[in-house]
Amino acid sequence: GSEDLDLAPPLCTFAPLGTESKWGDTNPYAAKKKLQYWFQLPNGDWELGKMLSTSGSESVISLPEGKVLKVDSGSLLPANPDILDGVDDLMQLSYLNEPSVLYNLQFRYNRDVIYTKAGPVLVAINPFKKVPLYGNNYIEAYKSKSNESPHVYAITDTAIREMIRDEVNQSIIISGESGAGKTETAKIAMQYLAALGGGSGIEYEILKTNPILEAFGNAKTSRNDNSSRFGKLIEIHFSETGKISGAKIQTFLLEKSRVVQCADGERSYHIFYQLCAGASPALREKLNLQSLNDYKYLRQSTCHSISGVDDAEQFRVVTEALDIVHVSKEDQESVFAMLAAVLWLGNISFMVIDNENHVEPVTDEGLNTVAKLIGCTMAELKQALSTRKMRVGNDTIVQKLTQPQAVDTRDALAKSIYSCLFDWLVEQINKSLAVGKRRTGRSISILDIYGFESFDRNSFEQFCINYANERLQQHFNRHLFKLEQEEYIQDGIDWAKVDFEDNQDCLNLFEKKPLGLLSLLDEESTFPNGTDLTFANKLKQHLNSNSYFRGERGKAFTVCHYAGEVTYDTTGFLEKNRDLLHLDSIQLLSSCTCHLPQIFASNLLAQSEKPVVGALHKSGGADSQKLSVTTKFKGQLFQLMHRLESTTPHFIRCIKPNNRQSPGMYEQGLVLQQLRCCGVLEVVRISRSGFPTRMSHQKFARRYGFLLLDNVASQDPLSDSVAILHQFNILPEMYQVGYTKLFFRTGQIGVLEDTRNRTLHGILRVQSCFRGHKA
Ligand code: AOV
Ligand code: MG
Repeated sequence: GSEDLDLAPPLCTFAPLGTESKWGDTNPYAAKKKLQYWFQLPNGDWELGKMLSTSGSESVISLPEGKVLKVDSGSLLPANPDILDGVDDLMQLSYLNEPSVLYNLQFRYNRDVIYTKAGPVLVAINPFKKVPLYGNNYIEAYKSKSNESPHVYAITDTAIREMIRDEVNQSIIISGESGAGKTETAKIAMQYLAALGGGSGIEYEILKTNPILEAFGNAKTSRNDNSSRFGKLIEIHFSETGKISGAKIQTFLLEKSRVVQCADGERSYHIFYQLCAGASPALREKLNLQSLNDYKYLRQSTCHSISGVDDAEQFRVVTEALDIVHVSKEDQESVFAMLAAVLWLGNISFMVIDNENHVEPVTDEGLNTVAKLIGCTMAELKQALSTRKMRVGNDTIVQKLTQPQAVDTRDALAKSIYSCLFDWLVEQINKSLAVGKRRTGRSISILDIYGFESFDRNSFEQFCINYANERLQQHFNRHLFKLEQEEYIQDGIDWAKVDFEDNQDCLNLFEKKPLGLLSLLDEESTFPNGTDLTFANKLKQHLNSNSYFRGERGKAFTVCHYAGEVTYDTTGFLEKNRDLLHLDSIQLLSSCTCHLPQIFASNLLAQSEKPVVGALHKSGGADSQKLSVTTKFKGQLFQLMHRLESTTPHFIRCIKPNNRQSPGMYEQGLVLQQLRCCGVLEVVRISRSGFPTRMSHQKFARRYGFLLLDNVASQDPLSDSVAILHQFNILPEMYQVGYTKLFFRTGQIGVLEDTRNRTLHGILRVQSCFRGHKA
């Protein structure tokens, strides 16, 4: 019947996937007709409605269940012609409105096609289940280009090719909110690189860094059972022959606070649970390991296990991986001893020893075990946890600590040991992966940081994480904008520069000196009498006129991030920004007989010799003097952006289709919010103001040439194309003729396509009339 023609033959570049059979016969949308519009239901979801009539500003539409509604015409958005169902690239849509994008992504997602291009960006929707898209057969298919549908493999393949072709370093930049699939995506990219660049064996080591870093740097949060609590850039180096020659990992700001406190329902770092579940009896004995519930740090949350995860088995995986990256058995045991020491530190309790509320650690199993594990005497440990040396003039006096001070000192030591351990491990891994002497200097970097976070309560960690995402977003905007314009220029079309809204103003709110969030935080952190409240008040005093800032009641403030508003509670900001570790604690570590604490101490001392947060001197403390956490983080981010600037970027945006981490649930509102937040709609918007539909002269002439009235197809596709454009009165500002392609503004191809379909129907009807007549 005539319906067949609705699914256009695969003539044009924007036909969905070559043939209509790709989606099978179960396509529930196959009956979708032309002249359909998106209508927004009260719950925010969009539904396809058929336009029955329209008069003035009112239209009558019919919804699928036979409901007929009178609606404001302005609230309707045009739906795309059927041939555009499930297109590979959102750029191919004639109507780039939000419901059309949502529909297209859902159409694919329902068929386990989780990858879609949004112009130069790969959109990946988390399937929350195994999808049959990976492994050697797929890798081979992408390598040989026999499969070119959007995929992480395809992006990675492009990166390799461009690295070789252009002799420019490449980067694969993965973003998206917490739980959206960034870390999995990064691993999939690494898998492809290892398969294509493997041979020396180093690729195997590189892949094994993942279970290690995830064990030590990932944890279960309310958003993601395997949430990265650190940022990571892995730079994979290639030799002249295109083989992997080594790699280097850089990490960013690990969330230390999780070691000593975590919200109910969440967990501390995986490795603690893995160690407790998987240690051999001999190791257990040596470290005096108890069960999870015996450790205060772990007991704070009732959640101790993750469904589908076997911590004991993971422990085996991690130790095996440590073997592979050449961490000796002896060093591994030291690592586990440090972990046990951290757990036991949390169990150390204090008792009041005088009438000024000074305290001292209770001499118990906890104190004893920690001393043994780090290699000091109980007396030394006791002293470090209950006193603090102060310099007054030329004298040093010893100040006794109160209960809260002692608890802070203990927790600071635990956090410090853990983060030093993390850094040390990364250093060991880097030694093992070190790029050999034969280096070409060409590399592909993969960036996987923590995604935007907005919890019910947002603290310093979210502040830093979201600031990092803000920086990354700027990089994203700049590059996509640039790339977009480059293609126009390359094809020689007139191109008036398109302005786009970037997030520079929000970044300025953070970075401006002296009146930005970071400067004010640093300033307040240096004041001995500064508190979280004085900090919050100072923000309100100086920033209230900034439209990206809003003071809230009490100690809170709101930032209008690129990805939405987040309200931060300043409780703990100053302390976390100062991140003080008393010199007493560093001295304790340096006097320990175990070698890891000694290394930690010297690293901590090296850090503290750097320029200081300023007035910390004036407070008279003998604390380690060092950069504030945010200043250091900002420096790292600047350096990172600088490094990425010298690479050709490839962007992947991960999307979380539901908040339950469950398969088969596509929540339109949630997806839409992320598309907006994480900038996919921004790219789409930039594209819409440009010429998003492109078709080569040949293809265009082939597809629409028969519509020419005087039907004199010349041999020249360019003149045919121009003739078609004139005949259909496509306004000159709606298209551009490039050297090789025609560029159209949004919606233009839709008009042509409708005419084409109508004409084909007409022809068919005429034909069948004739047939009927003859019969
Ligand atoms: P994230 O890195 O983006 O969050 P993950 O990469 O950890 O998110 O993904 C979360 C979970 O989603 C994984 O543990 C998998 O169960 C599932 N998942 C993601 N991608 C895939 C895929 N391609 N195939 C199958 N399952 C997948 V965070 O680190 O929280 O911002 O800080
Ligand atoms: Mg992650």
